Amino acid sequence: AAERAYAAVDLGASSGRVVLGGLRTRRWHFEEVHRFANGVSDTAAGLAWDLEQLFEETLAGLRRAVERCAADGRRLSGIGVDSWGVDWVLVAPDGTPELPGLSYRGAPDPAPVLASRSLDPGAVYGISGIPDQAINTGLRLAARSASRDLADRQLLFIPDLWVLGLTGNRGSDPTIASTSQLLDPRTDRFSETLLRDLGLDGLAMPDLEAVGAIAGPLREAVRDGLGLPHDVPVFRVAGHDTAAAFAFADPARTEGVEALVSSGTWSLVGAAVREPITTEQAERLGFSNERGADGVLLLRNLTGLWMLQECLREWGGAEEPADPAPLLDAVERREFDSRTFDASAPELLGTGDMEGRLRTLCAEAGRPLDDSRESVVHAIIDSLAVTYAEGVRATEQLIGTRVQRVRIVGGGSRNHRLCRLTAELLQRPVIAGPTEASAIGNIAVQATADGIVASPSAVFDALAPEQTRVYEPRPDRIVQESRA
Ligand code: LFR
Repeated sequence: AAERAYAAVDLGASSGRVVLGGLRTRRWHFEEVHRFANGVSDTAAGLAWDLEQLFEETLAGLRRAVERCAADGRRLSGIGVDSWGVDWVLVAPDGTPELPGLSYRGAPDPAPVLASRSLDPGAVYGISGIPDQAINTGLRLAARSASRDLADRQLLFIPDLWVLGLTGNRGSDPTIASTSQLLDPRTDRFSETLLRDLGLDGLAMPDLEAVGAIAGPLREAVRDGLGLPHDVPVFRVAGHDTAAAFAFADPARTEGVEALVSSGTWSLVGAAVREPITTEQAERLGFSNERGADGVLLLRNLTGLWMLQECLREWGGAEEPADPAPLLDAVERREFDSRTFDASAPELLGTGDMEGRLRTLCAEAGRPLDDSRESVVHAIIDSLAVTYAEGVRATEQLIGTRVQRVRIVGGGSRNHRLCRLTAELLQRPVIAGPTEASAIGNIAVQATADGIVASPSAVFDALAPEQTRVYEPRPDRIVQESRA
């Protein structure tokens, strides 16, 4: 029989990609067949993504995946889509989405909605496991829906819209749905109580299917457009990119052992746990309980490489952002400076003058910066590492055990200084990689559903050695953070 291959469509806030992966003589191999830029732009409706363009790029990538399979005699055996969380589109009965798709980067101040809610924040946290944050789907929908009629409209999250485009079928999965602050992660149902409290009870929410369910075969028109000679199932993978990136973290294996960091445009720090932790302490420490591919992800949300990406854009020319490599090299030689800012500061969320915002935060932290770009990048990396270490310690308080190691996945796992400092600050080994964890997790979920591996972790366990790197803490280099 032909070797089986799976295509992951992985949509991130700064880029999207289509990755083809499969098991080839006992090792998993992944090939990025298409990569395309993503970002927000100002529209009359607010900061928005260009979803039509992203879908076109997706089809172009899938076409290449089909060609690759044809060229080397493999069989495309599945497609899955994952994306950033919280954003949604409303779809009319005939399936037409209301565009543009708004971005969480333009989230309005949630204060008016919070004031109008009759449930108190603790009750909302108790049900949803998600703290009040401006980006939450529910809070943003409530802010916009006061003036409009939601009857007739169905909400879909971004991966769900892609699945609709590919298969014609509507639905969602618990991982992406749990980012909304509208789902009860204990039952995997949208909470009537939460919907009603926000005046959203008129809105049709999608039916949830389990991670790994088949959403449907490709629509014939899509199949023909891709030049595919056979049917291919589209899976509901872990539609949330963070859940896909942590698909290896089965809490039965990793709870209390491994802390997790996903380091991309955002950074998420925490652990996989069996049950949501919605204590008053967890709420105060700012942890969300999102659904993982398996179990629950207890995570703190921090502004991540967005800080760096935005600076590079500001420093670059009209077309190209500045090259990070020389800056990161220069910073690698600098000493760690413990005067850092909080990388979860809410003022880092939006667009506009990132360097200025960072300089203000550094001034407040008593960290002197010279005029150079290096000093800004230096502050970003030191602050991110300290915020990672704090996040791991806060996770340990909540789960009541000291973890043995930290796993860092995503683009930031390639940043030596960030990984090394995290290991030194925590005096624990850091296992860094893979960088394309979301795409790999997406494929791992498909391969599990397809029955060729027993669990997603089997795929991560059989990665080529160059996909991960271990940073051992050096006892002669114990660095300490001094931030209060
Ligand atoms: C990461 C991520 C985070 C989510 C943020 C906004 O890409 O999905 O998990 O909090 O984007 O959706």
